[in-house]
Amino acid sequence: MDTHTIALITGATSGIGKATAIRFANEGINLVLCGRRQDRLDALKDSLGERVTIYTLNFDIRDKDNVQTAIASLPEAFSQIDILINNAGNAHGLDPIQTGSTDDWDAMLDINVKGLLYVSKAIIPQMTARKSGHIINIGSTAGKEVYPNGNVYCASKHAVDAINQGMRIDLNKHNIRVGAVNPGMVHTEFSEVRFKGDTERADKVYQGFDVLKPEDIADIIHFVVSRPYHVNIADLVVMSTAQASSTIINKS
Ligand code: NDP
Ligand code: 8X3
Repeated sequence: MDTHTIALITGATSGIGKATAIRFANEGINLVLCGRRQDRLDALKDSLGERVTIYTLNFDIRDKDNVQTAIASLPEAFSQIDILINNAGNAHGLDPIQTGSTDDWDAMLDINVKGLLYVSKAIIPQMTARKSGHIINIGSTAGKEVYPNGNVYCASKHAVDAINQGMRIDLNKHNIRVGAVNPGMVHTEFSEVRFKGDTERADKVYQGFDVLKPEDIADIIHFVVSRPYHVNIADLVVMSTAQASSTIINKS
């Protein structure tokens, strides 16, 4: 990969985004790292900054003005984004539809769907102007099927699936690569966030089987971005060997 390549990763402070940042840095890809936890962004910049150039942006993806302002504030050296990894997102709650919290619903739709759109809107015009760029949307198996109590989180990820297809269609004539990586269960802070800090409940989700690690997804994301430019991996689903669907997991 070109030593001037720059990737912007949302949700780089944890899990899949952080592992992707580390993998990209090891592969010589320069980085714009985004998230709300500045201490974590600083720590990543300190640990990876010897290998590649890194700039950090702190914004809440739900705030469209902040998203625009933050991305517009990128210094000249970081202003050309070659690769956008739309990764920031979470589940909030795991409740039946009749008792679900409207605050949780707002959070999932605002972050996973609208936030992804705001960041994309801030970056896409420079890609269309250059007729080059690569967007990877992190979807989920929850965007391919619906599981009990997954209702609104699954809806948000089905929306990502539709947006991924829509982006690919609309950006086709602009020579931009668009694809989704849709993981099954990955052991990150995802369940801790979903269960609002209940680490005991969160840990149980990943017990009893050989669950995917964030580094497994980072490895795949790097594979996707390192294909020759005429190759676009449009839609990829990956689960641990023990997982057959959202509800069928071999814990024997
Ligand atoms: P983590 O909780 O470990 O990471 C989530 C990341 O999103 C953090 O870096 C967080 O940064 C960022 N984020 C969350 N809310 C906001 C916000 N309002 N504004 C800006 N950034 C935000 O989870 P994962 O790494 O697992 O999740 C990453 C993506 O992968 C998500 O889109 C998730 O839906 C998807 N996914 C996860 C799977 C799993 O089983 N773990 C499986 C399939 C898909 P900060 O808090 O610093 O802002
Ligand atoms: C995360 C995977 O199955 O917890 O998107 O929804 S799952």
